[in-house]
Amino acid sequence: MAISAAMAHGFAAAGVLVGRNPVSWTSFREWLDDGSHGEMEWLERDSEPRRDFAQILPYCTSILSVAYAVPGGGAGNVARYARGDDYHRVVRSRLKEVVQELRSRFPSGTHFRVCVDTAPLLEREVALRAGLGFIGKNGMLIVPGAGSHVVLGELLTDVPLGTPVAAPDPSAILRFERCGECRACLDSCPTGAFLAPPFLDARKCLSYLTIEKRGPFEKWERDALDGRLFGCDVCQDVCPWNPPAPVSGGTDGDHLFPPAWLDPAKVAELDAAAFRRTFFRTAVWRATSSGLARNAREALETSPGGPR
Ligand code: B12
Ligand code: SF4
Ligand code: SF4
Repeated sequence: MAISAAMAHGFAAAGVLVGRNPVSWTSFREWLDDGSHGEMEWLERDSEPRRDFAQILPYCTSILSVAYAVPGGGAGNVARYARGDDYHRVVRSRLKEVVQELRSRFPSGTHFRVCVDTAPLLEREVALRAGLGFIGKNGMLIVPGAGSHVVLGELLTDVPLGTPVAAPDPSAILRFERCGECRACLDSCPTGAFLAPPFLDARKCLSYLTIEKRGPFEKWERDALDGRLFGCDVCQDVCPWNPPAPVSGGTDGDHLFPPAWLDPAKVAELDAAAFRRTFFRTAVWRATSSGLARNAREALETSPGGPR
């Protein structure tokens, strides 16, 4: 019932996880202990609540996990997931509509909590265990048919939405049977950011450098950016699981803002007020005014033609 309600709202995939504890928390903790998260100290701060879904919603028994196919394809200096309306808003509003529909079918006093990268939740594991797809060597949750250009959202509730299924066998996940011998993502990463797949050293990842890192770049970082203003899609664009034509997520693909390409000369000139006016309702907001201007200045100096 919850799954069909979600699919009716245009998600590319939906599934239910009935269970309490993430099985990848220990790997996540080791990743933090190695310092692979760089300056993202908020991941460290919120590491304990990630241990148990009930720390996010008391008495949580089930999670509806959804994947939303991001609009717009092709090359650009803005990563695909950030093109068009902010996915947090898009997914959240659709999930709230799902809640409205479910409320009438569950006892009063049932609790629901919508999350879209807004709670300490290991979202990829939730999606994996809810049956949406598999984890590729690039770390992405890949939905067969829709690919990896999907963002994830969840609806936590204290009523059972299905029957419990056994937690997955970690060694099976890490065999990457759906990837087979392919290693295109690992070999194409411009900075060699992958550690043992599917884990990566965020400090080397161009997505981290353009979005999360604050302050000036070091020389090797500047050299690696190759004109990117926000995010990086290389390890997805090379993946054979991604369909050649984008899967529609229901947003009007002809009127996307931000578009695939932003003019670095214009972006470099934006002051804080203009940045707010331009990007407040977009995912690019996350980079901050000074971060995006820094990226644009580097692009103008090192790669005026944009990413190759
Ligand atoms: C921090 C973060 C980043 C960091 C670090 C990314 C990373 N790979 O660790 C940076 C800034 C680099 C980043 C980049 C990107 N991100 Co990001 N990010 C997050 C965030 C907030 C937390 C991720 C995290 O905890 N990382 C730590 C690692 C250790 O854990 P993990 O990423 O959850 O994934 C691992 C486990 O799930 C593991 N796994 C799953 N089950 C099991 C079971 C066992 C037993 C084991 C051992 C492992 C295992 O496999 C994954 C491999 O890394 C999530 C949202 C969230 N709350 O989960 C979004 C999220 C992962 N990002 C997302 C996106 C879209 C991106 C980018 C594509 C954006 C872009 N185009 O620039 C890139 C992709 C880079 C990549 N190949 O991963 C999406 C991914 C959707 C998807 N289809 O998978 C998420 C889920 C946000 C969302 N709500 O949609 N991101
Ligand atoms: S997003 Fe780009 S830099 Fe980061 S791991 Fe993937 S290919 Fe490498
Ligand atoms: S590019 Fe190849 S190895 Fe990487 S996730 Fe896709 S299928 Fe797996």
